[in-house]
Amino acid sequence: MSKLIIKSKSRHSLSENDVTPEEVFKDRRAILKAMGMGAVGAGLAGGTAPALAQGFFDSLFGQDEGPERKVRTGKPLDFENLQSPKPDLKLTPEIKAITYNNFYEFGTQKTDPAMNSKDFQVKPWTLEIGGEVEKPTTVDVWELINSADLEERIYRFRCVEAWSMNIPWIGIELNKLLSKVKPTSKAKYVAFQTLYDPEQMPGQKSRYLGGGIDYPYVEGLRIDEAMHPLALMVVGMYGKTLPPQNGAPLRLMTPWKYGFKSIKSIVKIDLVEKMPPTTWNILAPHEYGFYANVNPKVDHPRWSQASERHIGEGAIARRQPTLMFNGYEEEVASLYKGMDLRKWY
Ligand SMILES: Nc1nc2c(c(=O)[nH]1)N[C@H]1C(S)=C(S)[C@@H](COP(=O)(O)O)O[C@H]1N2
Ligand SMILES: [Mo]
Repeated sequence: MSKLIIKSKSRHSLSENDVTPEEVFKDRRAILKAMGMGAVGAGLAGGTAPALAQGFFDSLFGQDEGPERKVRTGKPLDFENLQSPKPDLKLTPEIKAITYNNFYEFGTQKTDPAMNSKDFQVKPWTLEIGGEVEKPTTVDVWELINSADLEERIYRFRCVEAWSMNIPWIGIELNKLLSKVKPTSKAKYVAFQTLYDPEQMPGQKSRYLGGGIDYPYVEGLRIDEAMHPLALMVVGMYGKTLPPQNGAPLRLMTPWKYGFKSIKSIVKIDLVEKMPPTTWNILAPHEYGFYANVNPKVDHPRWSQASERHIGEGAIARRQPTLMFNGYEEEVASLYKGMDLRKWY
């Protein structure tokens, strides 16, 4: 596991203004440069890539100067004790990871979350942990972020829609959080819930905007999956706190599973005896299962899962083969011994 950890830190602090709106990209040229699209004629016919990028950002930020031209990023988290070697994953540029999102509470288009979550309030934020536990707790999430020993890990990230990124997440292992509340012997699964706040989340107010999901968004893991050291409670990315569009202030990351398992903006964690309902499984049970482990050999009913569009530095996403368990087979395969690999959907 250690090869996956690139940095860890001891202490850091955050100011009052964590995750306040920040005008990060004031100028179109800077945006294009950040996207790796600044240079015209990078082997592509007639500047196609910059033109495409320009259209993309026009739709995201609007063409005028002013408050429209903003995308929220987090505030720096300090890292000390840089120690372990970096894995050889090339990072997806931050601008892509914070502007190409799935967060249906803020709309179903990839650019909707960054646009519609600009005023999302993430302070204060409390997380309730209860159910089959000896010590139910209410966690002040910002206190947790300020006091926990945070680690940075570069993980592959694979959406069930067959695109992928490489992201440097910051967080703490979920098992550390769970062991504090002392799960009882009845705790066989872990259920997660996203904030329900239609006033702040337009997709929860309108079935049309929210893609027909019955909110709040819910997810779940088997207890041994939740206790696995790769399962991370994420509080930051790219060295900063999470921007709203990526699930501020707290989201899950299970890198061997499809992206929809990585539930965002979590307010509640329940340890339960029975397999809990999960949002995409409720919506389309024949397409999305509870386990949702990345598996290139089991196609989605409507498309192949054998390969993915990798969203990296280039202007055009490249196809690459999808790996079993998204490349974490060595680490997690033992969790699924004796299970039928064909029946994971
Ligand atoms: N609450 C909530 N969590 C969610 C989603 C969502 O719509 N609502 N989308 C999921 C899906 S399908 C993916 S691929 C990832 C996307 O995370 P990212 O935007 O940080 O890349 O978030 C997951 N978590
Ligand atoms: Mo996804």
